[in-house]
Order: sequence, then structure tokens, then C-alpha cells
Amino acid sequence: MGKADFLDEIRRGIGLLRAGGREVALVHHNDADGLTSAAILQTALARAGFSVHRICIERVHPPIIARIHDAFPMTIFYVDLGGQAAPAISEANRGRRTTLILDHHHPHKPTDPRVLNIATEFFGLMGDMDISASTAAYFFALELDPANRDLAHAAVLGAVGDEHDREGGLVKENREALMDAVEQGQVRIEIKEKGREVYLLTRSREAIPMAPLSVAVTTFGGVGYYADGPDLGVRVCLEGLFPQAERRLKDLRLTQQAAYERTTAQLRRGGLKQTEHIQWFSVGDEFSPMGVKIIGEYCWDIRNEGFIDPEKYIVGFQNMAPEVPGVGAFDWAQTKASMRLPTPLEHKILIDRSMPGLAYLVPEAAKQVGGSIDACHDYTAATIVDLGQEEQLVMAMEALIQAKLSE
Ligand SMILES: [Mn+2]
Repeated sequence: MGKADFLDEIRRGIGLLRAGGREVALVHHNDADGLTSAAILQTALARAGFSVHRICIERVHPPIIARIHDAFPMTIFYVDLGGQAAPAISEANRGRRTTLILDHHHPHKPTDPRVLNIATEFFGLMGDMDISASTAAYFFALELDPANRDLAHAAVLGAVGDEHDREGGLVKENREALMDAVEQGQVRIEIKEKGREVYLLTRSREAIPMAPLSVAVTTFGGVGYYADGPDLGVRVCLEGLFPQAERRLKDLRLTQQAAYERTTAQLRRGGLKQTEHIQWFSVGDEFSPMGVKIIGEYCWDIRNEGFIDPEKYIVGFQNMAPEVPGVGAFDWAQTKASMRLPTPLEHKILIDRSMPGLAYLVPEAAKQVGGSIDACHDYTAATIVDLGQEEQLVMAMEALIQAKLSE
């Protein structure tokens, strides 16, 4: 187990890819790590003679993957998502297409032999800090052709986007990509107080700090999801912030700010519904055309505001648009729920352990109302439920909290 075995598995994947024809549907996440991964693989695959259909998705949702496996008669390649959903992807595929998954999240084994899950964790490469999806994609690109070393800077940008430098600097596999980028004059390392490193992209005329650049890329993917955001985000990963992208980024930030301000004004006027332990609201379609990732970011943003009860769980809903760009229309009527915590309540959950965490509450409550079960943490969680089930979900969570407290 280790990097050598991981590279062996990548070579196995490349063999399957080459045997599967010249067309690839590349399915990727819409955050900075997902967009950089897509930029790296799209470039490397195109250089190797493949024609690439890029599909940016916000989450692995069963109807979406079913549609992709029905509609794209070609090799399907997931990156920065899918590792955990390998069984569901297997079900969607049912032996039809060569399917590769390249991911650094906690993985499950596929049940379809035509699905290869190249998950870093199967080889002991840890996805929470040592290897981003972008670095995994970079290794994949190098195995396709060593000339793809010129994509190293994009690997670094994805790792920074996933905050893999949070303890002062990139380590392990991510650091290998960083050093490749530094050697080629693409990235410069600056040492700040206490040895903390800051990375600057030095490919353009002026050096650009990579942390804010990764935030900009995430804004393209999230706020601009239903428009041209992912396309621009991928280009920015490769080319840096060109003038058209810069103008668009300003627009997107204004859109986001305006939606936040309208919603906050409503919540301040008493728009929050209350149960004994939960405060909740729905923005409906108000956040359109932003992706549903934004409801989570908004809940995080307001968690310690004056109009928020510091002792209650926060639940926000945002309706799912009835389409997935590049995949088509869907007739679902569903809403995404995001859960976050005010800091005082977070202490009670994580430190005092006197209140139940979201990792227990949300999957349990979602199950009761037929919602999707997603990766949940104690301090942040999400699910998708049918429109009209909002209050039932909240009441199910409330009942679970009360049951826990009376134990
Ligand atoms: Mn990632």
C-alpha cells in the first residue's frame, strides 16, 4: 500500500480508458478542487486524443447519475466525487460502460466489475490533507504523458481550495505537486510568521496569491453554477484570472450579496420559524441561479448573527432547479436542506457532548421523511427531501433531539 500501488491502479485505469474508445464523459464537482481536477484531466485527455464532454455536478444524486449512464454511451470518468457512491454508480451503470472514479473522499467498493474506483484511501493516501483530487488528477495526467507536468500549478490550486495547507503548508503528495510547480517557475512559496507558507501563482505578469484565487474558482462553480460559472472556473484554473473572468466574478459576487441581503432582511423581520431546539427557513427559488451549495454557505455565514438564537440548530432550505446543466431537465420537486450551528451550540455538541450532533440527527431524520442520506458531520450536514416535506424533516429532527435529551 502506498503511492506506487496507487500509480499501478491509475495505469490499470488508463488501460481501461484506452480500450473504451476515444470519447469520455468527465463528471466532476463544482468546487475549486473539482474544477482544477477537471481542468487537469480535460487538458491531459484532449492531449492524448480523447474528446471530452465535461459535466459539472453539485452532488452525486441518484437520478442524475442514472441519466448520465443512460445518455452518454462512452467511458464515464468521475473525479473529486463518486468514491463514496461507488455502489450507487455501479447500480446506475449495470455493466454498460467503462467507468472510472478518481477520488480522495472516504471510498466504498463498487459492485459492478466495469466500475474501477481509484480511491486514494484504498492505498493509504489520505484525502483529508495529503492528497487533493487535483493532485490525484495530476498524477493520472503524468501517467498519461510526463509532458503534463506543466499542469502542476492547477494541482496546487485544488489542494489549496480544499484547505490542505491548513496546518501551515502542503504535505506529502500535494507537496510533490507543489515542488513540481515551483521547479517550473509556476508557483512561488513565501514564508510568513511561524513558518506558515503562502503560495503565489507566478505564471502571469503579477504574482497572484492562490488562496483567494481558489475562493474565486469556487465562486464560479457555486454562484455561477446554472450559468457559465463552471466553464469560466475551469479556464481560470488553467489561465489565471483573465479580464472577462474578472468582470464576471464581480457580477457573481454582486448577485450573491444581493440574495444574501434580501434573505437576511426577511429573517431579521421574523422570517425564521422556531421549534424548541431548531430555527429554520426556506429561500425557495430566491437563490436562483446559484447552485444549492450556496444555502450551506449562507447558513454558515449567518450562524453567529444577532437575529440567530445561539442555542438552536440552523436549518435552511433551497429548492433544487429542475435541470442539471449539460445533463438535462428533471421532473423532481425537491429541496436541499443545509444544517449549521451557532458557535455556542457547536461547543455543547463537540466539546461538552451535552447536545446531539448533526451526524446522528440528519441521516436519521432524513430516513424518516424519505430524504437522501449524505455524508454528514456533527457540525455540518445536508440532505435532499421532497418539496413540502420541510416541516416534517424539522419535526423529525426535533423529536430525535428531545428523545436524546430525555435518555
Ligand atoms: Mn476535493
